[in-house]
Amino acid sequence: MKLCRFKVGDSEVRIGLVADDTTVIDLTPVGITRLQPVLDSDDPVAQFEQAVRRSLPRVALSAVRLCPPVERQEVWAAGVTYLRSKTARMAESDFSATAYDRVYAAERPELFFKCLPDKVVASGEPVGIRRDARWNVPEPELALVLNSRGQLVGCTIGNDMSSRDIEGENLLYLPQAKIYERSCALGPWITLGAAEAAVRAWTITLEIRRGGQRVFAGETSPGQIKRTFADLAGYLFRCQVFPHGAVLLTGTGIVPPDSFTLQEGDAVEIGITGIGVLRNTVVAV
Ligand code: DO4
Ligand code: MG
Repeated sequence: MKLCRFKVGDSEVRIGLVADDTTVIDLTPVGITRLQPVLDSDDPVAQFEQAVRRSLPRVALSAVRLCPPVERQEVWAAGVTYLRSKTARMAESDFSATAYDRVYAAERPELFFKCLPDKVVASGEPVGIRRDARWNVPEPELALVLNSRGQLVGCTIGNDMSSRDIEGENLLYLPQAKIYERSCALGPWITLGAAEAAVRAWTITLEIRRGGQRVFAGETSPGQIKRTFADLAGYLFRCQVFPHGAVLLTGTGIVPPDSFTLQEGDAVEIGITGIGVLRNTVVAV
């Protein structure tokens, strides 16, 4: 079951069920106007199953503007959860290599604050690269949607945009490499209720096109993530509360070659089976 936030023309943000590849069911008439109460309910999937049985307005997917599937949740990210991420980062920086090596093996995961929803862009909106960086890449990541009790209620697709030259120069620059305008894309919607075992069998793909030509493509699977989702969520919810829930990016397992950097106008497509495709073009910020 897929849940989106959307607008039609100048409308307020509405909540919809993505019925199929072409149709969104508008949940406004049944009083569902925000995500959070639903995500926090005991059985979100059952709530929607009831709603779908009613005759509700249907809107063409092509006629809506998708909004990021976050309201007030903080967005956090796990790092160095795939072997590929560890080796790429150790190669990127002599200075920080030991830290990446250690955190991959350590019991406590690397978790960092990514952003508040105002820096998140939706599918179809431009994603940012920093003007003051030379080496910018997308990080295609499975994003866990956690309710205020830290339970996994859904999954969406995330792009943890990163400036690798800034991060590689000094690990203490990580927040600058990771947090800036339009530095995170989430969407196109949330797939509710998939269990971890099923999600780990999904495939993550990344394709980057420049002037209509494919300049990079890669593939991985959440099954390659070294830690369990419960472990990552458990550490995030230790010693702090998230009254609005949280979104947790689970790390990247696809890293373009070191010679590759994004350019303005590039088209970035991240697909995750079980969810859909997150599409963004790149803009310098
Ligand atoms: O440790 C730096 C960031 C790691 C990261 O974002 C990733 O592995 O996806
Ligand atoms: Mg990342």
